[in-house]
Order: sequence, then C-alpha cells, then structure tokens
Amino acid sequence: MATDMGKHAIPLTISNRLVREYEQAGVVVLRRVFAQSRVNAVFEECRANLDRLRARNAAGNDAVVVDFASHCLDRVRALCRDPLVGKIGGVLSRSLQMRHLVDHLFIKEPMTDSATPWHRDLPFYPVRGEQIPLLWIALTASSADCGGLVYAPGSHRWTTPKNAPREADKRLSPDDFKTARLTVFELSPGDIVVHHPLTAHGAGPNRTDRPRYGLAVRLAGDDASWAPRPKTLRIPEGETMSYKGRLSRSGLPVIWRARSDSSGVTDAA
Ligand SMILES: O=C(O)CCC(=O)C(=O)O
Repeated sequence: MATDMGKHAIPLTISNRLVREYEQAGVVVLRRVFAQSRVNAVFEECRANLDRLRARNAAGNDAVVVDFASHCLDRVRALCRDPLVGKIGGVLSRSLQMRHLVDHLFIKEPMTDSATPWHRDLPFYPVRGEQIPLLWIALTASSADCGGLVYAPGSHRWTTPKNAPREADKRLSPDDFKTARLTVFELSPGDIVVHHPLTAHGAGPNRTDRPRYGLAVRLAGDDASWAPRPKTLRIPEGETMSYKGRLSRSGLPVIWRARSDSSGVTDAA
C-alpha cells in the first residue's frame, strides 16, 4: 500500500480561481499568510540592523534596497525559505518545485522621496522562464500614500511591439501606461502580493510618518534556466554554472516540492 511517509501538509489552501487570476492579471494578493507577530519580529530584526543594511544599500538614493538580506539576517532568511513561500509561488505558477533565487529588502522610511521607477523584473534576472514568481511580503502596512507597489494588471501579456519586453528596455516609459488600469493593494503586515516576472510595476515615495518595509522573495521553478547577461543581478549560487544550465546544477536551495506536500490545490473560491 502506498503511504504518505515523508509528506506533510503545508497549512494554506490556494484555490484554482486564484491560480487563474494570477495567470490572467499577472498579480494577486494573499491576505494574512504570516502571523503579525512573526512579521513584526522580522521587521524588528531589520530595524535593529538598519545601519548594517544601509551600508549595503544598492539604491543610490534615500530608499534602501538590500540584495540578499537573507545572507545576513536570520529571521529574514527563515521567512524567505519558509515552505509556505515556496508553495505559494509553486502552486500559482504551476511548478512542481521552487528554489529561492534571490531576495531584496525594500525600505522606505518616513518621508522617503525616491520612487521606484516602472519596470519589469525579468530583464534584470540572470535566468529565463515563466515560472519565476516574486512574492512581496509586507513587513509593515503598505498603501499608495506610503509608497505601496502599483501594478498594471495584464501587462505580463502585452505583446504589441511598443509594449513587448525588450532586453534594453528595463525601465518602461510612462507612455506605456496611458491606457492601463493601475492597481495598488492596501496591505497589512503578513499579506503577500505575488507577481509574474513580466508584470509591470513601480512604487511612489513614502510621504507619511510611517515606515514601509517589504521583503521581495524571488523564486525559480521548473522551467527556469540559467541565462546570465551583462547588467543582470549577481547570484553567487549560479556562478559556477554554464550558460543555459538547469538550475538543478546550481547551489540554489529548493524550498518546496509538490510531492512532499500532502495538501493540494482546491477548487474552493
Ligand atoms: O518595494 C519597492 O519599492 C519595489 C519592489 C520591486 O520593484 C520589486 O520587488 O521588483
């Protein structure tokens, strides 16, 4: 008799409806995935290490962007590699496993002037594929007034010559959005927005007296292959790989496998 030895249920139900919404809009939100107490502890860890994080700031302006905060902060690493994170990315992108590719901590302290320019993520990645979702985990409340992410739903499917993603066109022009319907999600700590690697997004400044912290966890699934190009993100775990190598040859950790997760996808709304 077959047994489920080695399997365990990850306590989160993701509906087929949400999977279809992700496929159509290229962006969805999941509410209260992580307990506020856990997310607050991650926020406190970041706050306590703010000077160290500022020293690694890749933003070049008054926002703080830290590549691989998971390499230096324990609670951040545990959150990035939580199987729940992998499951969300895996189920939504219909991948049977998920690797932790890279993470970025995005900090906008009160009265941060800098906006995040409109862009798509895929041209910045040294990988190719469709199953490369990003989970943006709200560590604080986030909304339009404090620099919450703004999305152009459906933009991952733009295929007209003007809007087609071009290698050289990492930054998108405001003209690309003239006819787009834009969405900003009001997020509480522990909520997660998931977007497709070609969904166009940006974020405004933080004009409030509240900090806005978000942890962007980038995942790589079954169809992701290694494709480093000039001016893409540096991912140390992939550097020994040959061009177009399978990610199974990289040191990138697998954080979720469908076959070890006994909970399924449900048709519940
Ligand atoms: O949080 C932000 O301001 C920007 C996040 C972003 O653009 C990304 O994760 O790709």
